[in-house]
Amino acid sequence: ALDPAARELLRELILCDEVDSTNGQLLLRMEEGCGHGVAMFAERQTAGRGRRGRTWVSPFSGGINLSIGWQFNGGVQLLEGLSLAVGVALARALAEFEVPDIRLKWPNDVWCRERKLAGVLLELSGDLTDRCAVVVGIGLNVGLRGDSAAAIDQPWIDLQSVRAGIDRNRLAASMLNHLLPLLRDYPECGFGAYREAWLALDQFAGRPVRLQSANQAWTGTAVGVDMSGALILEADGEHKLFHGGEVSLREA
Ligand code: BT5
Repeated sequence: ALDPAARELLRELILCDEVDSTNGQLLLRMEEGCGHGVAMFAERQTAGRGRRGRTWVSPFSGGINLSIGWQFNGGVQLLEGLSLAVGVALARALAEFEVPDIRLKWPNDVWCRERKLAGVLLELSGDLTDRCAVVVGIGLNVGLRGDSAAAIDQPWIDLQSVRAGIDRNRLAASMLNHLLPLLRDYPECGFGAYREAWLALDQFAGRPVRLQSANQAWTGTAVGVDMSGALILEADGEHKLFHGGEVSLREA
């Protein structure tokens, strides 16, 4: 059941059986100027995408594949830290269903028991200086089939194996209840309003990590995120900041 606030913010709800990518579909709508406040769920995706050309494996039913289109009045700097705040919103939705052991992995994953449960992909359109349109994409494993699982090249987990019997529709509604107000309020409150909550769920706090860009790598200890959502890496007594678009993180 959608909260009254979410109901008011949701302009259109699209439920699909199969699409290439819900993010791709909504980006097209954003470009046509009719994607604001639209949420799209797909049972299956034939070309689900992750960041930087990676794949989100979702060709069979058994997950929640959701994209939300949102138009912001203001430049892209408003969106700093948004993918981390989305992680906090997802953790809050999962907490309503008493899912244990939820953690966030910088910059855009939801983990559970040292494995990836969900991923967040933000894609932008528009001129990005005065107005920016964003598509927030979320893929969450509810109950994966073996043939999906075999295609995933890192440790993964699904909800079914940590808390059986969660009603997927109710969880999907709860995700919208948390995400739509977040999108409405974000230009005002920014990441500052979510930072403490993010840090409390930080999967890698105090742990040795390796950060990898296209042509360089850094190792050190992850010591949280700053007010903009940048990761703070401590190495040789110094702090170095990393922004989400540039690098990926793994345990060292
Ligand atoms: C992400 O990228 O984690 C963002 C995933 C966003 C997916 C949603 S589904 C709805 C919307 N429409 C789309 O087309 N996309 C969004 P990234 O951080 O780049 O992680 C991708 C990596 O996660 C892959 O390279 C795999 O290692 C792993 N992976 C792929 N599918 C997975 C799954 N189902 N469960 C766990 N890990 C997975």
